[in-house]
Amino acid sequence: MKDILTAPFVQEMCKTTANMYRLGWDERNGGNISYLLDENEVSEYLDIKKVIRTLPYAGVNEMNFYITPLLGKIFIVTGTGKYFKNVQDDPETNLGIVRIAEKGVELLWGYKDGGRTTSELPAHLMCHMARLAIDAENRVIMHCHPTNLLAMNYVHELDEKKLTHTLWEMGTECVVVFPDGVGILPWMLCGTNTIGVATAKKMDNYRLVIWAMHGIYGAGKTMDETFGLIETVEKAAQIYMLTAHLPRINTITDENLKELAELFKVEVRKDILS
Ligand code: 2HA
Ligand code: ZN
Repeated sequence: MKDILTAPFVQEMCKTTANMYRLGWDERNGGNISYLLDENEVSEYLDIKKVIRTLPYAGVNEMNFYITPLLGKIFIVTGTGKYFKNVQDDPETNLGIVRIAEKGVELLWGYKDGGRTTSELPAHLMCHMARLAIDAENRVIMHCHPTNLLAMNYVHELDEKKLTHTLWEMGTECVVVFPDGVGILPWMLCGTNTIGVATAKKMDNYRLVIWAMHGIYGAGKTMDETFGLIETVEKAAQIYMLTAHLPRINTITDENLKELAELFKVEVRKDILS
């Protein structure tokens, strides 16, 4: 059996959470990541028949939800109440590897101090199901609190088309990176199944979903892709926040955006460009 701490998926979780913390997106226990793993790869590091504990699917409140498509799947997930700041120094306490079962998750590794999965696990799993239905390669769901995007939430209209258009104008590569735009949920109570259902519904159409005045959810095939999506949105929001109070003299036009989409062969959400 290989040393689990050297596993690429553990390393990726450590590096990504450290990066996100340093970027200021995950203060205190803010943010959570779930990453769908390959069972054969996990078996190189763990006896996957050995269950340490079974944990309920508890968000803030407990409620059952439809989980059938994910039964038996193995994820590495950040722990509830854990700080991204601390993951790299102590992955075995701050992360867990769990298998999805009918009544809860089976802990195969981690949460060494008796901890459990993020309170947003129901939302994550619902998002995984939504994205997997569209893209069988989707593996990562990532939630965080990017500073400039949050600031933008307070001063920009929270309309999906308008906000997506503004973000596209704030950087030449934005329309290429997220041609499907950004979905938005109004402010809702987090940690509940209700917000999970609503987020997953948005994920039928978007890989990025803003939780108003809270943060963002991103979905992707790899950790890099998902991180890159959020990073690009956050950069655009930063440019917006640096310029929104100043007279706008130049902009990227809809014509420019269409040229970009054509050159990079991306399917841009049609109803946003005039
Ligand atoms: O887990 O960010 O939305 C901490 C959060 C909840
Ligand atoms: Zn949050």
